[in-house]
Formats: sequence, structure tokens, C-alpha cells
Amino acid sequence: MQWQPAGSYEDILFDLCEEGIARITINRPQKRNAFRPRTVQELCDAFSRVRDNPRVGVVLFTGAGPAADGGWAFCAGGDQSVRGDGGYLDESGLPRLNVLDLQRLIRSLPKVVIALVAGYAIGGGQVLHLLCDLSLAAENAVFGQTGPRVGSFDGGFGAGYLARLVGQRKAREIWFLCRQYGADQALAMGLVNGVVPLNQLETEGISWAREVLQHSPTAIRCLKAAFNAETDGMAGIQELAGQATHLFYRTAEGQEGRNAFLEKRPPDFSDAPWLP
Ligand code: 2NE
Repeated sequence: MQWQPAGSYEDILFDLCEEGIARITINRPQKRNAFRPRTVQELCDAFSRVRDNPRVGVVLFTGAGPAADGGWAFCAGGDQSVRGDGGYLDESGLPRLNVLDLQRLIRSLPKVVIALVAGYAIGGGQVLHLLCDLSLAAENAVFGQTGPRVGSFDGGFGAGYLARLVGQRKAREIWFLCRQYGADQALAMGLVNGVVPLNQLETEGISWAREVLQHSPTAIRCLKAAFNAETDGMAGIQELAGQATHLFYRTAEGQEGRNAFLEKRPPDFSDAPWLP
């Protein structure tokens, strides 16, 4: 795979390939890829650029590794060393929880996001992994929550959507006991789609991405919105409805309404059938 750097960032790497796959990598291995506000801003920028690039259909989202001490991580959550009294402090000292913006961006991205998890996916990092459409774990992957131990919690997707995936009992166990779970346990509880040897993680991710890219972009984006509509309340319904509006704009019927307005005449929808 020939990756081309697609931007210059401090905390992340962003690469594209000719085949329509993007790779976004959190690049703070010395902190087990914990995120600070800058990391999240950069991730939002890269994911936004993916959204606006019609040639890209799949994103591989991963963490750089190994660290100098040999440790691996997808992401160890919020960087506790910049956590102030009211949030994670950015470089101007403003307290932020901007990872929530990133969560919504990944969730509503009309493309497929595949998490490639090597090592720890912990705390807010485990929630980011959760929000990806598909997840592949390396055999060394470790999942878990620490919030109740470090004075934090994610009561949004991190609790509700986790429970949808693994069931209420397991979700409560994960949050209340703050244990760690290996790749095979994650597979058994439905947290990941597959487990592969560490040295095959990216190859397998690319292979899954290529399979997705053989399929209809419109079908995939409508399906993603449909899955979200079932779980995400009015925001989910808005996404699905937006896909319907996109499709309607492409019809002669939709275009007749626009044309009639611009031509200052009554619309003529007589060619549009009232289908069953
Ligand atoms: C991830 C874990 C289990 C890894 O353990 P280990 O033994 O492999 O590594 P170690 O030595 O703990 O960490 C290596 C270096 O990474 C830093 C450590 O401080 C250490 O640095 P040095 O002491 O060598 O300089 N590091 C790791 N995670 C960090 C973090 N989150 N913030 C800052 N530095 C970090 C182990 O490291 C661990 O348990 N990490 C903490 C996980 C955690 O509690 N994350 C925050 C949860 S809260 C959250 O993410 C959140 C939320 O709940 C709601 C909204 C937004 C965020």
C-alpha cells in the first residue's frame, strides 16, 4: 500500500492512498496516544477533510506504536496531565471536552470508519473505538474503562451505545469494576469484529476496506444513517432524513420544484407518479 501524507500535524498522522482509503493515526505513543485538546482539534480537521473528499470511502483509525518502552496503544483517553479543574486545558488555558465533537463527527461521517486497535483502548480511547463502524483488534489489544477511578465518566455514547453493543449487564460491569479485557474477551462480548496477529492488523484493515469499497457508496451511507437513526434519537433521524433529501434532489421531481421557483412559474409535478 502506497500511503501519501495528506497534511502536517503535531499530534496525528494523516495519510491517503489512491484506492480511496484514508489512515488517521494518533501519534503520541509516549503518552499511550492519550489525547489533549490539540490532538482532538487535529483529528476533527482530518476527519472533516475525509468527509469532504469524494474519492475517500473508508478511514482506518489507529494509534502509533510501539512507544520507546515497547508499549502499544490505540488511545489511553484524555491526557490527565493537561486536565484542569474544568476540562482538558488547551494551549491558551481554556478548559475543553472537545472529544465530544470528534465523537459526533466520526458517528455521522457518511463513510465507513474502521478502528485498528493495537494495545490499550482505555477510557475516552475505548469510547472512540466504540464509535467506529467496525473494529479490528490485534492479539495484544486491551479494552477497559477507568473513569470511576480517575474521576471521570462518559455517560453519552460511552455508556448508552456500549450497552447496546455488549448488553446492560456487561456495560455496567465494564464501568463499575474498571477491569481490563483482552482481545478474545472483546470479541466474545461483541466489542470488536475480529482479532488478528499484531503484524497483520493493518493488512487485514486494508483488506476489509477494499471489500467495503467494492459496494455502493449510497447504500453504505444510507445504511450507516439508518443504524444511527435507531440509536441516536433526533440527531440520528436527521442523518437518515438528510440522506433521503440528498437522493430526492437528484430526481427530476425534486429538480422541477427548484426550476419552477427560479423560472417564476407554478411547479408541474404531473410526471411524478404516486407510487404505492
Ligand atoms: C493505558 C495504561 C493502562 C497503560 O499502562 P502501561 O503500564 O502500559 O503504561 P504507563 O507506564 O502507565 O504509561 C506510559 C506513559 O504514558 C502516560 C503515562 O503517564 C506514562 O508516562 P510517564 O510516566 O512514563 O511519563 N499515560 C498513559 N495514559 C495517559 C493518560 N491518559 N494521560 C496522560 N498520560 C498518560 C495506563 O497508562 C493507564 O491506565 N492510563 C490512564 C488511562 C486513563 O485513565 N485515561 C483517562 C480516562 S478518562 C477519559 O479518557 C475521558 C472521559 O472519561 C470522559 C471524557 C473525556 C475523556
